[in-house]
Amino acid sequence: MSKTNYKFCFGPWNLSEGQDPYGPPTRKAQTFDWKLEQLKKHGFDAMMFHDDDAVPDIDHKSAAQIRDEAKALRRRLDDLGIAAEIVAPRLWFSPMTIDGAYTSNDPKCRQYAIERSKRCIDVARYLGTDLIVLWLAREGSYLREAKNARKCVDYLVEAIDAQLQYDKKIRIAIEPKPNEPMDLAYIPTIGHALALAQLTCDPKRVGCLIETAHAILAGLDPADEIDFAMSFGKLWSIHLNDQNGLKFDQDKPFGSANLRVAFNQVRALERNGYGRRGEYVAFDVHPFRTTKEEHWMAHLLNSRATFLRLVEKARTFDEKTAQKLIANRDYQALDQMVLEHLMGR
Ligand code: XUL
Ligand code: MN
Repeated sequence: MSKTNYKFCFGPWNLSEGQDPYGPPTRKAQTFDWKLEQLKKHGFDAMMFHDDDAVPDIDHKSAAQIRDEAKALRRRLDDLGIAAEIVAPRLWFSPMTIDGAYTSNDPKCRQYAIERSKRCIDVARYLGTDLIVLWLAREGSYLREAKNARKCVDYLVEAIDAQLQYDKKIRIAIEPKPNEPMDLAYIPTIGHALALAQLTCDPKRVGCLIETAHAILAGLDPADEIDFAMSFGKLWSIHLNDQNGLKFDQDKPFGSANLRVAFNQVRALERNGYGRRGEYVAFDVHPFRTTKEEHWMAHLLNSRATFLRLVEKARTFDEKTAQKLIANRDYQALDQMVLEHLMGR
């Protein structure tokens, strides 16, 4: 099999300013133009967008304004030779989504979420991508008695169906996350996402996006999530990053917390041919709060460098010897062989 030439991307939110729930920003906000310039300068191939990254204040703009702004952005991207990988509706900021978006108990709020998602699809069309990402941020509950989870599954299907019917060409990639901001999310894993896809009116247009940190937060190995999703041909994007155990969503540089878990994700991507149908490798990473402005791109560049080193490690792994050890059930030796390989021998 020929080797994949991976294409890389990130989103404007990945050049964040260091604020956390306990303290203000530690770096001055940069403009969108500056972020796009950095992306180009450092050789990334595409940018991922929330709908309002592309068209700020989208809720207060007319369809014509949305069209004009999105088309103007598309021209700038084209000039730079940068693609738009995905567009995702930001369904967690508005006063209409305080109690959830698609699964709010209030029918007016559910309607808002569907309408907003249609605007997001418009933006995607103008930017030239057919891929919509749904991170179901507030679809869950803080206390279980507040919502009816059975009904919420119907609401999710209704919302996804409305989008699939609104545009017959789009594909939807669900990005599961088990918690944060909610205590418990309705769609916590890739298994849930792909099962939900089967209930929709066009299952083949509903797939998923795996984020390393989210899988770890669900207590799962992201490499197994990759193999599972790719068995269904449904891994349409990936957010590589890292996470130190069951804590807040850390979005650390790829490989930062556990190089071996990162290695196994790369092996899974390689063995399934991820990237051969045009899929991008995205890094959903944030700079540490301590990062100085002059080091603002380091977490992205380091993630890409680590990824490429691990591709080499995956390609030079001594598969023959590994298979012999497996046949002999000598997993002790296999374990050490992996460690030696990662350490450089
Ligand atoms: C949240 C997260 C989001 C999505 C895009 O944890 O990962 O940035 O990737 O909406
Ligand atoms: Mn993500």
